[in-house]
Amino acid sequence: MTTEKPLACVCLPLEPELEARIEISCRLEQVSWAAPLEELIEAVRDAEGLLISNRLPIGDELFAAAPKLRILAGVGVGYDAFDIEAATKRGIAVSNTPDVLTHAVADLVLGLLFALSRRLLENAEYVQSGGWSQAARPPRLGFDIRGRTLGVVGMGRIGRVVTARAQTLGMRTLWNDVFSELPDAVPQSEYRELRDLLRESDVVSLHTDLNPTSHHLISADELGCMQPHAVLINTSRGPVIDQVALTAALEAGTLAACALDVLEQEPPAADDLILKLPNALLVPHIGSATRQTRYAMRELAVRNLLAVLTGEPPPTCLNPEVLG
Ligand code: 8YV
Repeated sequence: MTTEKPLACVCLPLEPELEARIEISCRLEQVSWAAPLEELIEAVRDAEGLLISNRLPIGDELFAAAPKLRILAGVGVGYDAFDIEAATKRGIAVSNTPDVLTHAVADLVLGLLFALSRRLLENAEYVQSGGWSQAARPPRLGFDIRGRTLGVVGMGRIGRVVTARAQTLGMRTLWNDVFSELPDAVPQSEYRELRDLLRESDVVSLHTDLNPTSHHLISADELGCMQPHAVLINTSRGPVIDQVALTAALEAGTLAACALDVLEQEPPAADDLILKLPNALLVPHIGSATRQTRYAMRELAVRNLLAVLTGEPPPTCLNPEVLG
């Protein structure tokens, strides 16, 4: 008697070798990453595994339609778009892809830090618009990184690597987290209450996950604590910052500049005021967007998917209590 292989639904393009790995033990059904929810729900009716971007909201409506589903393998470290509680109630394992993207995100943070410190956006615009050719004014002056204070909010994997790298650049570092005691926090970095960290820092970098307590963690009052010469970097999730309040602070000059990889609405509305600000450096959610890192994320997601479907422990499960 032959038993049918479990059905794995894959909702983003995968390399042929990763597809081949899945097909050793599963039947693979490819669904477009842009498929509307109804189409996805239709596709997962018989699926035992679903591999999908962590940016797509997945909750009980889909779980209810997929009674055989055993694993939701997300591609990405954040899991704010997934309803883990609902998955757990239905005994569905949920996994993410931590670690493999830590250094790529930290690279981007440093890139944004350097860009802000030399006002690259404004100075490049000055050249491109002909200002330099006409010797209209001197270039904009930036700030030295060495000797400045970096405040890191959220001391998980990425926050720690950013802290350690900033120290090698000669920065003094402070940290804040919902846990005020982290035994393995980076040495030589000092804990501060959030508002004290904001008051003392020249550069603030956000590395918290998005959850009900971190939603609008940085609002008008917190922005009001920052020094007028300070800059804010966000590579975590857009809604961690109240973007209306941030736009107002940047316009009023109570905050010098920001660099955002993430926005409250992605992609932003074409008339979003923040798009027009010369002191807002915006990039389109590219923290993990290198070929090597994106491949490593997909590969880890495939390992999570296959582990559950073949009865092995998945490497990075977010709700291990569902595993038998
Ligand atoms: C993106 C990220 O989600 O991993 C995360 O949580 O924010 C990013 O890596 C990426 O686009 C994966 O879909």
